[in-house]
Amino acid sequence: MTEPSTRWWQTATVYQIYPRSFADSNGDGIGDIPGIISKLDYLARLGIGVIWLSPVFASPMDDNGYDISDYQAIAPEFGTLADFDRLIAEARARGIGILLDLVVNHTSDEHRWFVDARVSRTSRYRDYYVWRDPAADGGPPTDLQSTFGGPAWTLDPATGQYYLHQFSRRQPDLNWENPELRAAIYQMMNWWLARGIAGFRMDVINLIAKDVDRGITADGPKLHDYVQEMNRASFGNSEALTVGESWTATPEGALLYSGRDRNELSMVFQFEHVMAQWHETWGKWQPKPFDLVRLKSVLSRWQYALADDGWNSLFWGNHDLPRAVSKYGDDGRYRVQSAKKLAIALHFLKGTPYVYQGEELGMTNVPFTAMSQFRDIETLNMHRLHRDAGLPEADFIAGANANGRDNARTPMQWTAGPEAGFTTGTPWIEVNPNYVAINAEAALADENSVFATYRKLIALRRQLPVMVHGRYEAHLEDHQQVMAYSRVLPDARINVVANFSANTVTVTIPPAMRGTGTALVGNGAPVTTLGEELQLAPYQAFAVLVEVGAD
Ligand code: TEU
Ligand code: CA
Repeated sequence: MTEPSTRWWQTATVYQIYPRSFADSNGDGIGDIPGIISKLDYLARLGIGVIWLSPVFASPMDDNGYDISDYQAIAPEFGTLADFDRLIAEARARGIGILLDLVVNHTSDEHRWFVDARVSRTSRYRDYYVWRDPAADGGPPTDLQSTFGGPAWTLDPATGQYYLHQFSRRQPDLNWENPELRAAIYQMMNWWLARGIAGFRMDVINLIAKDVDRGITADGPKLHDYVQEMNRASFGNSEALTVGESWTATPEGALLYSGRDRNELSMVFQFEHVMAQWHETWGKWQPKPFDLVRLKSVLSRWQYALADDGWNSLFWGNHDLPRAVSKYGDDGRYRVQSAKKLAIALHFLKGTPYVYQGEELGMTNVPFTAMSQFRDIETLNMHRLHRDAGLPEADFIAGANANGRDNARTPMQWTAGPEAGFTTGTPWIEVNPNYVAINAEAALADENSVFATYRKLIALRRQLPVMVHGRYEAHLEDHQQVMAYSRVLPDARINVVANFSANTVTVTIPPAMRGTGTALVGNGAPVTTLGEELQLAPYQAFAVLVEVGAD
């Protein structure tokens, strides 16, 4: 059998940088592009092939850059266009590509299009946004709610109409029905592609094609037409990596985005495994006990559905989510073991893995105790709503500490020195106090660090076709503590076993996984043979490579 042709982004691992929190070069407390450049050797050592850069564009920073006021300028606190060009060149010299964060569902209210649009109903750019008359009682046109709390419509008094914003009122939604707007977006994308970027991460791509009069905000009827048009008009003939963010993606929908003959995107970020751990009524603000069987069933469903066509993205965390080891592992006694276990369990799945900054160090959630420590607009808005509803503040803080977005946004922990080596000034958000023990300097000095496990996994992906193309086979699907699966090609099989619990667990190994091979990676004594039974230490995980017919 010939192996399917390999795209460069199938063997690469992506590393997400949240620029504000990564490395500050000038002591203003805010991470910046020169700071990122100064850490490229660290990233090259980790072995990643791509950086996904959260937005660095001009922005009033109402949502830390996801509110863009100029798509073709760099925010001054992050640097200049010259800094950006230098980042592209320096990264390329290390074999690393840069993905930009394409936020085109909405702009900032300070974008010149919106500034013009709100002047009058006949403004040049009026139709770039979504305007509706008030309801009969003068209130919002519909009762649609914004993701950050409160109505998704805000009245613009000057022109007497409401504008749509699915996020904050300072993030007005763009009107994708307008072909001129669409053309302007594609032109902007081409301008960046010509600067040498490797592709785009596309913010809430599922929301662009709304039909608000029919109550449709996500996955509107024209969504895939627009994505195909975008593909044709910009990156379609390039090798770009494109990944669309979609909180509503199903495996069937992901095949539409990433299917081989669809001419849309390389892959999507889906969130079913994230939401599976949320409370049915209270969502992420009310955590519920971790459910491994549920997690496995979601991941397996995606693995099987995209087995022959389409492509998965693999991730535990990002800038909107809690820290992986706190959410899916154990950030206390077994922090190192469970962080490695999570890496092993994820990186052998079929798809492209994404590592969120600090995940490779096993960085944890931050235990804030007062509302004054939080910075995230979603958390602050939700707090107001919870307070107005009379819910106790302590409960809200507990929820925010478990699942809030600021967990991922505390500064990257570089050293045991002041402010974790992130800044010589005062950081815009507090450093997690555990930086003294958990930092990059310590990780690089320790050959058994979480970093070392990530480095190994990232390198294996480039070496082993079976890790990239192997057929996925789930095992022990109903087991409540252990995840087990195989990746299979005619000549090789990788068997992966991961204990998700703090207990010693004895499992019966399914016949298909039994046999002897080579230990690829693990967080305990090397395992080369799987017999009928296996005893796993707390959070133990490993992968064994069995060459078929090579005995
Ligand atoms: O996130 C999409 C989104 O829906 C999030 O607001 C999500 O619901 C929430 O964070 C769950 O915790 C994207 C970006 O990743 C996010 O940072 C932006 O705030 C948002 O779009 C608006 O651009
Ligand atoms: Ca700075």
